[in-house]
Amino acid sequence: MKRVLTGIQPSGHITLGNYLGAIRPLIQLQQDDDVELLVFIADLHAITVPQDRQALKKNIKELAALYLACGLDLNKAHMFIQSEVPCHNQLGWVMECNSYIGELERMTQFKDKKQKQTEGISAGLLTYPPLMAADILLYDADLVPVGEDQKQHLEITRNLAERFNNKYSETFKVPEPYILKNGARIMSLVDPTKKMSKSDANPKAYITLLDDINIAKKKIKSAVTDSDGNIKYDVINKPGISNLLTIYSALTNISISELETKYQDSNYQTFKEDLANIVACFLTKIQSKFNYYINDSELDLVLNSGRDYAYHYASRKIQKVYRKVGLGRN
Ligand code: AQP
Repeated sequence: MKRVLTGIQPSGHITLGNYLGAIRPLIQLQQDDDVELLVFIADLHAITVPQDRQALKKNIKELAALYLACGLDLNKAHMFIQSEVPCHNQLGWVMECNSYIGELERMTQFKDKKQKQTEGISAGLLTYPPLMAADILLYDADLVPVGEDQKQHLEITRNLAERFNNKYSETFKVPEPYILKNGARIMSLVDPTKKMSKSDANPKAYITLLDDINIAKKKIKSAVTDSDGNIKYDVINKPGISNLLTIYSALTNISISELETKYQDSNYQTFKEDLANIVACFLTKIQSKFNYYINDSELDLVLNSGRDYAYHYASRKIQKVYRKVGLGRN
């Protein structure tokens, strides 16, 4: 049985980027009979940057409902909230003590977020990767579906697992990233050289799964593109239209080259209108399911059962780690 693990921060509503980079691969992987999914809401990671308390609480619950709305199958998946399983903090600290400041300072996400944060850069922003390593290594995950942006964090997770195994004997499984070719890096609709992020200061840069349908359509129609008017995939010279082609292709499973042929005699306006309708149709389906799950009292029961399942597994791993490191009395 392969164990697949993934988490998303409840730092806002999840975007098309999060969906295409992290959730869609998960939904594909769960088709396999030989797979078990562990899905968590990474609220501890979310507080590495300032969060409003009420908004965070709301985002946590909404993210849980969104996972279900996107098709997470509870016969295959256990869903839980990271902060409700304290083993994440426990192993996170051990991982921090096995990480070097230099390697953490080299992480692209740290450098990017540090730049965005004008004051009070938290130590948690620097130590995000050892906590992420703990999230994964606690459960002996085989595969971790992530977007391209998290590839570097997965690499450090693998290094930390190997470092610990070499120092204290075989303890952790070294996980593999699972990155889909199409949709692994969805870019901002305002600046297509930057990745789409749910915490972008400009809401026109991203589409969230809970956006008002008409607003989402407008965002696609006003997405930044170049002025030559040719619908061609060329990330270097035409990043805007290339990003829209990626979104179109990922949502419809039509290849990018087929789309280029289909739209060879069309202009950007026609292409954007078609894509806006595709996005609208996709969001409408997700939102109707979301409205069901967010009002369903079962949601709390699902999270309770996920928490208990995760704790059962993770606490045994913590005992093993503490014993090997020499912590406590056992
Ligand atoms: N633009 C993206 N394209 C493809 N995949 C993406 N992911 C994020 N952005 C894109 C993938 O979504 C998963 C969850 O990410 P996260 O919420 O844990 O953190 P993040 O990568 O920092 O995502 P955001 O949206 O940019 O959040 P904020 O703005 O809070 O930092 C990951 O698997 C990620 O690869």
